[in-house]
Amino acid sequence: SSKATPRKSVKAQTINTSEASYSKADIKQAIVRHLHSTLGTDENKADNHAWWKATSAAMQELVLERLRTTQKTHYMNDTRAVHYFSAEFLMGRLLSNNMHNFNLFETADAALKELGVELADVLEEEPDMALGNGGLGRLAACFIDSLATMELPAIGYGIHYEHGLFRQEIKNGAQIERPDSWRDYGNPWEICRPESIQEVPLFGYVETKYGENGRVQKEWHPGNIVKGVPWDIPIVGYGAKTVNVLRLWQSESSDYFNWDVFNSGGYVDAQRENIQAETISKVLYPNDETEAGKELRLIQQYFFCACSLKDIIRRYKRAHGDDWSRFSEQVVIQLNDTHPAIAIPELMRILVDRAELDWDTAWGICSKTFAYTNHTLLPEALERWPVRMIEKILPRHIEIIYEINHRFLTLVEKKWPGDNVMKAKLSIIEESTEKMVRMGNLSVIGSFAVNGVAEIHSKLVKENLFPEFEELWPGKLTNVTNGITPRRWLKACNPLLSELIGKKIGDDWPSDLPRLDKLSEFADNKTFQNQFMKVKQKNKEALAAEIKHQTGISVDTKAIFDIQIKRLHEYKRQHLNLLHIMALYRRLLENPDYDMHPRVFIFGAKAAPGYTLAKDIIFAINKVADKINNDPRVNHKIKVVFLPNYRVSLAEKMIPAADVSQQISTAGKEASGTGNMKLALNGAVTIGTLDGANIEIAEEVGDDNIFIFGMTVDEVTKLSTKGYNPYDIYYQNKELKAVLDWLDSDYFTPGQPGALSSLKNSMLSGGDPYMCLADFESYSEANKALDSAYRDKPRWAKMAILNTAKMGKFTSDRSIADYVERIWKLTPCEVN
Ligand code: GL9
Repeated sequence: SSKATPRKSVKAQTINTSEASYSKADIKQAIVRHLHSTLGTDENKADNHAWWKATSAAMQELVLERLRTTQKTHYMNDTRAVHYFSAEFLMGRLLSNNMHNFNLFETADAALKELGVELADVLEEEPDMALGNGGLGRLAACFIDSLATMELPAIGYGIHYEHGLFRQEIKNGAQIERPDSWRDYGNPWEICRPESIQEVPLFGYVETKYGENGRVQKEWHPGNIVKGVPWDIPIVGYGAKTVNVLRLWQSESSDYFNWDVFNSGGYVDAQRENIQAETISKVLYPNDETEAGKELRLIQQYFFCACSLKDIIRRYKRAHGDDWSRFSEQVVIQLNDTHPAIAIPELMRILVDRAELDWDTAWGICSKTFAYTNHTLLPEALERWPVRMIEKILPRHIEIIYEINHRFLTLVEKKWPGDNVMKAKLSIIEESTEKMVRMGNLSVIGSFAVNGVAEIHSKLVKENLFPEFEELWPGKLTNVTNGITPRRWLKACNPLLSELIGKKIGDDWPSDLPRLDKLSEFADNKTFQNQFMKVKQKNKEALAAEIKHQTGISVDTKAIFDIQIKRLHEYKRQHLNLLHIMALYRRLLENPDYDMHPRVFIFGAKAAPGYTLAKDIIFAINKVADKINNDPRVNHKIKVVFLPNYRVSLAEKMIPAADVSQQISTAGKEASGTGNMKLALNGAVTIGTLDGANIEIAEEVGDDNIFIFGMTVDEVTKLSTKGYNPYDIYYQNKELKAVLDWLDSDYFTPGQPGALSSLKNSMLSGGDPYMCLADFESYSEANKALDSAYRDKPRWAKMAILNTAKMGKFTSDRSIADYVERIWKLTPCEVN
């Protein structure tokens, strides 16, 4: 029973697979031409890196041609467009994706072969564009892929970080962070657009003037002005009809401003300002779901919002002059979390101070322009900025925020007369010792729509996070379940499975994923089961080779490949997985005949550099891995692998090889998850909690094809209300107690007793905030059920097939169709 939202206004495009616009000879010629005249080398001297650049440049020629056509078409049609504001875009590599979307992958492969070059090796040369932390940033990347595929006018706006997410090395089991330099040797995809440079004011003070007719006029005298230089990355839709852009802003010092400082005798100060300006887009904050509260972070947010708004307004004025009445008809801005929420007071500033509209008119425009997506309920992730910090950096914006708040609280007073508790709760300003601006409240108040990212999450947003807003503005809060692009996450990353699927049901599935359901009828077919599992086996062999190469560890490809890949966070409970691995280890030591199918537990995860316990968990995984992998009593049954530097391109190698997908967050904590969708799409069976999109995955695949365990959201709430004491479970479950005590010994860290104690402490004296112990037994049982299901070969094959078949709902094309229908109200624009 597919519960996928039916596609209405938006029709996914089908690719013309008949004849590529570009022949093998054309591609060969273009690559060689770039080798010669762009790179100044030749076929004999070129290394793989040069081949990568030349091949990319050859593709970029086609990309730019479609980009020009698209932009002209959008301009001529004066289209309404969505502007996706996001501090993160986790793009990964682009060459393979662009080739697939142009339907030129096989042709380019053949062309390079004739030149004596392996495309696979060339693709490996591309550094990941890792301008994001995890799910939130990767979602933005999947969304702009779908927007282009569905021929929707859209632009992504973000920051051109010089350094993306850090590169992770593992030294003696511990995470070391190294800088990422994705553009060190040039990036063939980005185009600098100096003609669209913007200037951004910062700091300074506000002057109040009184004009004729008594109008109060505010003038912001900035203390500093920085330049925003736009870099455009073309985003090729599947079928290459529409090419949209991702516009990323790089900060530079504003010469002309600093020249003034220089002239007034401030030579040294002028130098200092230069350094500050360039710092803004230097580095991505590596925090996943924690607000850092750092001044530079707020400046980054304001910087890219201010540049982007100026860019939007310049484009709007070109078509509509000073007539603001149609602005919100042409422009919708989607705020990817609260990171770009400062755009709301910035637009008000432009409309009131610059365009001199009256407040109500300005607010009417503003509150019809913005929509906001909430991505997490974790309190530590809800952004709050000290009032005095905003006051210092953005002195005019704090005034505007107060004005928005004042008018909003008047509305609250009307709805709940005399209720000051309600006002304190809903106010944008938190009246704590240090006054704070709540960016979540600002975003809800300034937006016409607010959405969560999975059914359960959106329900919790309504019931727990913003219940009063739901009462005040019924219908404003809604749901759009996340999705993933099947182009990258099946077609490109899993060619063997894609080919098998194509043979069975045709080649339309990448732009119409619900078609995969046609595979269901073959789920019991022996031949198809064998073919499907043979593909899985091949993919496992490839990953085994990669594991060997990266870590030196040999793994048995007949073992269950059990994968947990995601940022390292307590709520995601990698440590619950580890406790279970240790329990299996103990069972095998106590009973060498303990009946289990061989299993390889594979992890990939980065910890925020300042998150000590997360780093301790990585260390513990590696220490337990060392011990188990080198213990001949058990290492034919269990292996543990931690693959360093988890990132998009590594995910693309791991996901096709997974038998099991670990999605084991404490219920209510994972807003959606998207890795869960990618793994299931590639035929992995989920072991997971009823959390985030796991619930919707379970609805799609059916209870027989997923291993659900643990407490529900309601049970978690009940237990914490009643009072949760992890010691109760510790003293009652002998195996769990032994495993936790093991962490206190020096068994895994010879000569260093206590090196893993922080882990045990967090789950006992620390109160086990994510209730690992409460869910342990249920998890252990689910793992037993999974183990026996795997040994039933036809049963497992059927489960794996049905997981792939039932993922139609989770294409990001469906998410985008939902946004279009419920929020953006866009119409596709055909580019011919
Ligand atoms: C996240 C949620 O934690 C995920 O459950 C969700 O799938 C994604 C996308 O909606 O958003 N929210 C969040 O702050 N992060 C998420 O992954 N973390 C970052 O990537 C910063």
